[in-house]
Amino acid sequence: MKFYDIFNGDADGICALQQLRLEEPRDSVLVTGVKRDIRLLERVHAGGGDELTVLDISLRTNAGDLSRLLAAGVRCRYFDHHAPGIIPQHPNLRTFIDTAPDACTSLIVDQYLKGRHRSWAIVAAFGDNLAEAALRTAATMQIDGGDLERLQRLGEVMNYNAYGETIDDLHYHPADLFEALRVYRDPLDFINSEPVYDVLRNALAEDLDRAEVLAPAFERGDRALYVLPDAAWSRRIHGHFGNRVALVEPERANAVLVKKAGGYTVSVRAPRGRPTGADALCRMFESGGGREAAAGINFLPESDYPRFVAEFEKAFAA
Ligand SMILES: [Mn+2]
Repeated sequence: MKFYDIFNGDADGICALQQLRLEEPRDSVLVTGVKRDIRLLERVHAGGGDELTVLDISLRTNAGDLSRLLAAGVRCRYFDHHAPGIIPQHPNLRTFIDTAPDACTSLIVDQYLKGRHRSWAIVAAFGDNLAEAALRTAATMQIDGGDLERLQRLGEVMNYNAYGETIDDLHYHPADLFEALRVYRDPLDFINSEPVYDVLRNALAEDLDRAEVLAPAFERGDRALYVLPDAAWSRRIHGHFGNRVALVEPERANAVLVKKAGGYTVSVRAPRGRPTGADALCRMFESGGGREAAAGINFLPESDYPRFVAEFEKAFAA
């Protein structure tokens, strides 16, 4: 019998696993990738009696492979906050799915573990840009303002590390980042003692400097759209940059496009005051999807750019 831990490579996926493995330590096969790489179950070839823990990847996207694995006899716990589609009914499948706009997988795991490793869930909520949920959760603990800020920065830094087209764009493979992290029970110890943290923090600051000098490609009332050049730093920073723009202009929807051969990668954020519509907009395009408040399109062909701009305008018209 083997254990498989299958997790999104972002802060939410890693912190969800961190909480579970602090509570239930075990050696497992780690299956993860860049943030956008969510078809993770297709890489898993497990069989009878194997145990899968799946974290922070859409069940809808992985439904076919989940059925295959259940038919092969695996047992599976599935934690997530993306729209799942139809959840299969199977005696070996337990799902913990909450699609509320202020839910994230690490907060779902925090509930499952009754708050036993809550600081990691707070890190993740900050990483998923759910500052209100993070603060609400932090209010249940004794955390001073300076430490809270440090947890926020860690969430942002971990999330930043997952952004890229391929692993080559990343500073650390998410499985390696998890390995660096897992020896720390307290995220503040990771921040204070782990050199990996400083490397990532400095790299983020450098990439952000490059993005912040760019003007929006268009800007109108409560909507703004940015296009970043075809470069590794753009692919790393576009998520964090979009969060920054959302923080500075909370009533504004934003789209951040990164140029690539023949088209763009797109991330969309709905205004914070009306956190819906991003998923519906992105799903109008072939490779689009995500959550109500934040969604993306893996590949927007050049020829679809005008249609995207028009639909973006419509989706967030006041
Ligand atoms: Mn998440």
